[in-house]
Amino acid sequence: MNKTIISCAITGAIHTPTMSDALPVHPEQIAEQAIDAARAGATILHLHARHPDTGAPSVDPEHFMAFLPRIKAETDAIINISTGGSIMMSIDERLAPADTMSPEMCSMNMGSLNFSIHPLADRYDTYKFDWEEKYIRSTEASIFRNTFADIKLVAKTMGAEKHGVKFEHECYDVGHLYNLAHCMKQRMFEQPIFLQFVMGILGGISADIDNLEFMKKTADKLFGDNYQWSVIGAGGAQMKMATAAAAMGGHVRVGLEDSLFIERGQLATSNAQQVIKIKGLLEAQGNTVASPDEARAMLGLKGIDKVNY
Ligand code: KMH
Ligand code: ZN
Repeated sequence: MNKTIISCAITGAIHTPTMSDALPVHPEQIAEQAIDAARAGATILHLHARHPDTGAPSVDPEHFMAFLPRIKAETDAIINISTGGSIMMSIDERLAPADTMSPEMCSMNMGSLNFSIHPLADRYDTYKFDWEEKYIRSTEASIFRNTFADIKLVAKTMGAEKHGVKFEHECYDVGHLYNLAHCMKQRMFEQPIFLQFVMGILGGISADIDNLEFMKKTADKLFGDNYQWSVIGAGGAQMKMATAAAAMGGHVRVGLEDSLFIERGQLATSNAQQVIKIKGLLEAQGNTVASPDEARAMLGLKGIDKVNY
């Protein structure tokens, strides 16, 4: 049985500073939480940046460079840079950090969808920063755009010809697996591909075990056995979906990007706390966590010596 890769998504662009004091926003906080998550057992660190003064999502390469060299110096974790940025940004803006830093991995969103957090706005009476409420409410009318042309651009910019980056193919619904199968026919990506089933986002497939089995069966039908897969259960579904995925032979993603909680109604104190919890759950059910070098071999990564940070 394959070892289990734990990805940890440290800060993302979904949650805002008001929602949790634990959400890292300053470069030092992002670096510290990423390093602690890696020491706790995270194999891959999925990273976004934030504006240091406001905590707003940022794709400024300088904001990434304020934490990436430190993470590289203090861990051997695989760095996966987001090309999702935030849903308000253009694809060119979203590509800038990965194109500049040439990491071992980057995300690749496999289709357009409504991607909404607007119901969260009514939970808060006051906000730490002016931008937050407007940002959260505006998602009611937003589309996370990832057309076939956008996918082709990310593939061309980050793929074999230029950076040789391996993609985390974020699939928010069954149709996104078919989008990927279409792209595979065009020879856009090299095997083994790494699928991330994103479950529980408002606008995508919901996070339950029937849907997980359906995603997995569909992936088997489309990609045979030459792929690796992982699951994000957004929000309260995080640990349940991760343990189910690992029991089925998949990998897992945790982190404050996708869930602020450690258990129902209780905010997590850090990313590392979630990593420690999932590692314990996985080991209790007989899974062994993959080291970064084991994951590099499983996913066919170019290596830490070929990044640009
Ligand atoms: N937060 C995930 C649901 C990306 O960075 O490209 C989606 C994500 C997208 O991680
Ligand atoms: Zn992300």
